[in-house]
Amino acid sequence: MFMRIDHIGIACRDLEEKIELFSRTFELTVVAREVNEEQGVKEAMLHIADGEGGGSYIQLLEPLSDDSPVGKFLAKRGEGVHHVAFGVPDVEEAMATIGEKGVRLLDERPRHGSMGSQIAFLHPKDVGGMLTELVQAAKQD
Ligand code: CMX
Ligand code: CO
Repeated sequence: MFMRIDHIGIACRDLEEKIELFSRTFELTVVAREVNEEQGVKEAMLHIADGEGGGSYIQLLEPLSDDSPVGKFLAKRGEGVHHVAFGVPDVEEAMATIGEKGVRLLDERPRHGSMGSQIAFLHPKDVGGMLTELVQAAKQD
């Protein structure tokens, strides 16, 4: 069902500072920057590699407010790994297959993710404490 790891999401207090840190340390390049009001984040995608079905990235996330998911995470746990995102060919199909196994879906239907993707989250308590995102990458021409 999973094709690949699409990205690792990292919660940051200062996006610009962490872009500088990750770019310098791992020699990665920012390929997209977005404000996603629906998810309550300002974010940057740093490209790692390309593969079958799409690329893989580090996603740096700064909350837009303290009561957003990433804002609450920072207050509780501090900066660090926030979620792991798996690339799937069809996000609705993956949601249905995983939902049937009793894992709680945090989204009833896919939402807009980075770079034109469609995404949905799974409850961390049902996935061994790991907040999990399913990503269907935008179609490439
Ligand atoms: N990873 C692991 N566990 C997490 C977590 C995370 N990122 N966020 C919350 N939890 C745990 C908490 O530690 C808490 O556990 P305890 O009850 O043992 O303390 C439990 O889940 C509930 O957490 P909470 O702080 O009370 O927060 P909420 O229940 O209000 O929300 C969650 C938690 C996961 C449902 C919410 O953060 C959510 O809907 N996340 C999905 C959307 C999202 O994170 N968007 C931002 C990223 C956008 C992107 O990738 O593009
Ligand atoms: Co993500």
